[in-house]
Amino acid sequence: MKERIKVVVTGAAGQISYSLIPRLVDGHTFGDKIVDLELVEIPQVVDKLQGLIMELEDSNFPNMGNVNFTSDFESAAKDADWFLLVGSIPRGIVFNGKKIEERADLLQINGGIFVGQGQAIGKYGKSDAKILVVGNPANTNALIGRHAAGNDSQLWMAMTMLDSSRARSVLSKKLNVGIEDISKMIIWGNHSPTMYPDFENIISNGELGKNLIDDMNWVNNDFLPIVQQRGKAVIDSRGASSATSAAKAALDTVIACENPTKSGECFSAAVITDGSYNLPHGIVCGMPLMTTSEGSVEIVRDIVLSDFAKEKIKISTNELIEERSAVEDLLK
Ligand code: NAX
Repeated sequence: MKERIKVVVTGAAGQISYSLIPRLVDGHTFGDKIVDLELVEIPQVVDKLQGLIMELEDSNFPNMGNVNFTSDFESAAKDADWFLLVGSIPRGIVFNGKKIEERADLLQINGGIFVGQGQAIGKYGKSDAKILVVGNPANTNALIGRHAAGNDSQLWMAMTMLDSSRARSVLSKKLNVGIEDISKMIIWGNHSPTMYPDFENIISNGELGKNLIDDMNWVNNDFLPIVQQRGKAVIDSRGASSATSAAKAALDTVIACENPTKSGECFSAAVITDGSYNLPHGIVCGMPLMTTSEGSVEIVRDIVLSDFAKEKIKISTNELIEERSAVEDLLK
């Protein structure tokens, strides 16, 4: 009999989920396992998920198990292995009669969502559950959720894989190599325009990035702003935020956690700091990670950071500390 895995997706009627959900059951992301899905939405739109489920059925995915939809997160969370927390309130929306423009308001509202979801995950999710927060502000949402869950055996991550994919794409053009020829693309810090994509520690065809890229003018005036502002550029052009690339990045994160990392390689996601690299304690910060052959996800601790990198990372960790201060009441 095939192994089963239970995956909860919030924001299931949103645009990222429309690209993400079918690919959870296509036999690639979780290999041969049968995938049971719990699709979660807010009560106002939850019924729309019937249409998505019809489409999933009509697609004849061989690895699709039971699919439920609900607005009751607690019931969805029971014994789940994976939580993909995509759902959140975007900037600009009217919430309780007020237009949400300020980052502080966004932090409070979305942070509030993650208290309840975190508590339910801590109580009802599997003890080794993995949680990937996609909904913004992803790092601080993950910090709040993790705190509310209070269950150290579960792994809380915020997604920085999309930033890593964007940086790889820019570097592959610069170096004139294929995407697969660039590995160890680490994103340090916050999933925000302060993030630091670490070009110095990539490996391309056996060579370290710092030996391949010495044009600091290009780094400062092209590479960093392009990667850091890519989300905005997509919104400006499409009129909507990145969706299919965000879905692909979430799937890539799941795949990276489900399979042992090749020796000497790493992948990017933000996790709680533990003193490595002298990063401040108690923030969810983008770091290099690896999955062991036993299946646990750990911080890679042997990356060498230049003074340039340390300075950039500090800007981003300072922002994370500020975000944490803005939600202090949710971390008690
Ligand atoms: P959409 O607005 O299309 O979908 C969000 C969905 O979440 C909506 O259907 C909404 O009803 C639902 N939702 C809100 N609160 C919920 C709750 N408490 N429980 C369950 N569902 C809830 O947004 P979409 O384009 O799918 O983006 C989702 C989130 O991803 C946004 O916060 C967005 O900013 C964030 N992103 C994060 C990225 C990352 O790299 N970490 C990149 C892409 C994206 O910008």
